[in-house]
This record gives sequence, structure tokens and C-alpha cells, in this order.
Amino acid sequence: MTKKFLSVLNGNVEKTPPIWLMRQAGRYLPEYRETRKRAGGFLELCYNSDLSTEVTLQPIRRFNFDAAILFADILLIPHALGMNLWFETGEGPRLHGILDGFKIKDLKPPDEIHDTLDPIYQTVRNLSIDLPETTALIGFAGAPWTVATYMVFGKGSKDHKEVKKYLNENTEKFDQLIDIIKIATIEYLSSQIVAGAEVVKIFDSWAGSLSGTDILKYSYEPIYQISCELKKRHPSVPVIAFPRGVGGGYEMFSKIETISCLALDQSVPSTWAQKLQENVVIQGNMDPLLLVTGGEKLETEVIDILGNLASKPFVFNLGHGITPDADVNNVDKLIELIRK
Ligand code: 1CP
Repeated sequence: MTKKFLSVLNGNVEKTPPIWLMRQAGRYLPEYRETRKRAGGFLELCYNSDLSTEVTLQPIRRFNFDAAILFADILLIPHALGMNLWFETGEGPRLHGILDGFKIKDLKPPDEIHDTLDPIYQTVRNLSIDLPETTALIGFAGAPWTVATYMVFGKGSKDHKEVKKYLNENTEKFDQLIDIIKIATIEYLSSQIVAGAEVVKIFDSWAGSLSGTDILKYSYEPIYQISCELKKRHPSVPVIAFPRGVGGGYEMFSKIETISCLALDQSVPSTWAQKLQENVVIQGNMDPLLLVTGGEKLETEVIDILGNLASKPFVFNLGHGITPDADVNNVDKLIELIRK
């Protein structure tokens, strides 16, 4: 049985494009909320291979997406490197970050992350057995810049002002941090592949906060280097890159030969994205809000994106993660529109 998602990542056009959604296992699903409660908390869920397998499978059972994404989080790498990680109820993840006094020299060597991350590899192994034979399995990690923003500031932030101030005033230390995350990320993704991940995705969710040459140094370069090393070790495994918010910068990312697929956020018009399809397979990029509001606009946007992009190898997805207030009926409607 062939997997439509893998076929498209290898450059083929299928009758209808494959579809999956960022954050497809998450709070908009009642069965996810129930399992999370059973686990006792978010981190407990991530490190429980049986329950993580279960929540990864939930959206596949409900919607039969063409790909499943491993249930885990980009902040497990800082955790595995020795940083304190916890979740504030109703707010989100928190790390004891560098601006709060954590010292980079106290991080564990990147090759010592596997003890902590072993349950994640077990989840991947479970999934490669449990998934339907038409569903591809995606592993993932955060890109070094995005992970570093949390390691420095300790939590999410809008414009990353404090992180950029730290970077400007402590460039040598920050570069060292980026290198450590880069090496750990290669090891982590490589281990996910060995465990059974068929595709890996690198999330640079905050690439759009960078400016000027820093986009090259902290987003483009590390993603390029990680993808080169993965290609060397696992030549047949496609790499998806998601440098969110880089606008015209997507063009240079589309030319990285070790990246099979470029994921676009919703700020990019699909008419503009067409030219990137000469270089790379495109994934994207509907506004997640349309799964909250639905209606005619959902339909016209889907038709517009398909009309502009689906005649070349294309993966339908959102421009960012599905939100907790998304309506599952709109997800059903979306899938029907894509597959009819
Ligand atoms: O309360 C809950 O149940 C936790 C919500 C949640 C979920 C469902 C978090 C906390 N992480 C996840 C899972 C997750 N995170 C997945 C796998 C599930 C799937 O996609 O189906 C993935 C791929 C991620 C990746 C992730 N985590 C990113 C990159 C993608 C993106 O959305 O931009 C980022 C930035 C994070 C950090 C993070 N983890 C969780 C939250 C709420 C955040 C954002 C924190 C912030 O900046 O304020």
C-alpha cells in the first residue's frame, strides 16, 4: 500500500492532495482533553508512551488524515539537556531560563539526551506498528532559534525583545547555545527516524522575529546544517522545514536541496507561493481561524489554495496550529472539500 503523503513529498501529484493539520492532536478534541486529564498533566502525557501513542492516533481515527505527527513537544530537548520544565495551568510551558540565572555551561552534553527522551522513541516505535498502513508518521523537533528563545526567556513571548537583547550583548554565548541545540536536534531527529519516523519536520515558529543577517545566521544556517546531516545519515527520509513568518525569505529556504518540503504560514498568498513550487514541495497554508469561523469563507479559501497550488506536488495544511476553539465539524467539512 502506498502512502499518499510520502508519494507527494517525493515529487508526485496525487488525484487529491494529502492533508494533515499542525497540532491535530490537541485541545480542540474532547478525547484529547480526557486523555490529558488521565495522564495527570501535559509533561506526564508526553513521557507516557502508551498515552502519547493514543493521542497521536485520536485525530487519525476521527479524520483519517494522511499523516500522523508524533505527540511530544519542542521543549523536551531543553528538558533533556537538563533545564527545569513545567506547565503553568492555563498559561503554558515554563523553563528555568538563562535570563533567570541558568548557566549554559550547566547543560548536559547533547549525546546524553537519550535517557530522558527514550519514552519518545518508544512512542514512535508503537506508532509505526499501530498506524493504518496508509498513514505516514512524522517526527519533529523545534529549530535551534525557536528552542533557544524559550531557553533564554523561559517562556513564550510576542516579539522576543529580551532574547534579541541577550543575543546582541552575549553573542558568543548565544552562538554556543545554538550549536548545542543544533547537535542535540540532529541526534534527537536521527533517533526518531531509527525508531520509525518516516518524515521529520523542523519547526522554526519564531523565525519571523529575527531580522537582517540574523535570519541567515540563526534560522537558515542551523536548519540547513541539520537537514544536511540528516540527509547524510538517512538519505531517503524527507525533511520538512517550517520557518514561520519569514515572508519573502521563504524563497531562499525553498532552494535548500536537502529540504523536501517547505511549510508556509498564512501570511503568504498562494499565488506568490506558486513560484516556490519550481524548487520544492509546498505545504500549507490556510488560516487556522477559518476552522473556528467556518462558513463560506472556509470553502472559498480552500478552493483558492487548491486552485493555485494543487496542480504541483502539494500538501494541504494550516499556516499554524489548529486552535483549541476550532470546531470539529469544520474539520470534517475541510476534509470533505479536499477529498471530493
Ligand atoms: O495544555 C495542553 O494540553 C498543551 C497544549 C500543547 C500541545 C497539544 C503543547 C504545549 N504542546 C502540544 C503538542 C505539540 N507541540 C505537538 C504535537 C502535537 C500535534 O501537532 O498534533 C507539536 C508538533 C508541538 C510543537 C510546538 N510546541 C511548537 C512548534 C509549533 C507551533 O505551534 O508553533 C511550539 C512553539 C511549542 C511550545 C509550546 N508547547 C505548548 C504550548 C502552549 C507552546 C507555545 C508556548 C508559547 O509560546 O507561549
